[in-house]
Amino acid sequence: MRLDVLTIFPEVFEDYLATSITGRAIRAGRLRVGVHDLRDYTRDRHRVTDDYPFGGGAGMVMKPEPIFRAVDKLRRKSSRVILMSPQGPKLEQAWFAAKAKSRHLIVICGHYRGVDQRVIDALVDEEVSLGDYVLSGGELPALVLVDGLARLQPGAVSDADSLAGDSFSDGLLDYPHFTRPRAFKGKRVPAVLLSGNHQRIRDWRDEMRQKTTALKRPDLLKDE
Ligand code: 9D3
Repeated sequence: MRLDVLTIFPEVFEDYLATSITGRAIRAGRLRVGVHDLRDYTRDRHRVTDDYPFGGGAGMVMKPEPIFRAVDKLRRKSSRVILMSPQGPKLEQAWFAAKAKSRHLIVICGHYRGVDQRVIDALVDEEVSLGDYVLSGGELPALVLVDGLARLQPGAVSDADSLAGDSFSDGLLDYPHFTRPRAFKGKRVPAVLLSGNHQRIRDWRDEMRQKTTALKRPDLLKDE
C-alpha cells in the first residue's frame, strides 16, 4: 500500500513514521509513505498556501491551486483522496480494516479554517475526522490514520493473534494484562494466570473482557 500525505508541516511526520510499527512496516516494504510539502506546489515567490476567505471572517483558507497540482501529480487510477476534516465521520476500526486493502491513498491535511470548498467538491472522495473536538490542523489526525493502517499491513504486527484480539475488532475491550513481578506493592497477579490451565485462562479473559466493557464502555454492548 502507498500513502501520500499533503501538508504544510512535513517535518512533523518524520520521527513518528520512523518509529515502532509504522517504521517497521515501511522498512519491511509493506507500506510506502510519501510526505509532500504543499509549499513545493506553489508558484509564487513567497510560496503562499493560504489566503483570506471571500466574504470575510476570521482565519485563513488553504488555497486550491497547490492542492490541485499535488493531487494531479500523485494521483493514479487506484487512488482514493481523503481529507482530514472535523466535518467527516469519525475514524473507526472498521474503516481501517476496509481501507487497509487499498492500493493508494492521498491524504490531505487542512489547516486554519480548512481548505477551499472546490478542493472538497472536485478532488476529495471522503472526509474523515478523529472526533468532535477542535485541533489546529489535520497533521495529527493523518498520523493516526497512517498508524492505524500500518499495523494492519501483512507482517507489520508480528503475532497474528494480537490483531485478531484487537479491542474493537470484535466490539469488546481487552482483558487485563500482567507481567513480572508476581507481587508488586502488595498486589498479586491473579492466580488463574499462573495456573498453567489454558482453558481456565481463556475463560477468565473472556469474562474480564465482558465485565470491563460493561463497566467502561457500555455503549459498545448495545446493539446497532
Ligand atoms: C470554526 C469551525 N471550525 C470547525 C470545527 C473550523 C476548523 C477548526 C479546526 C476547521 C479546521 C480545523 C483544523 N482541524 C482539522 O483539520 C481536523 C480535525 C479536528 O480539528 N478535529 C478532529 N478531527 C480532525 S481531522 C482534521
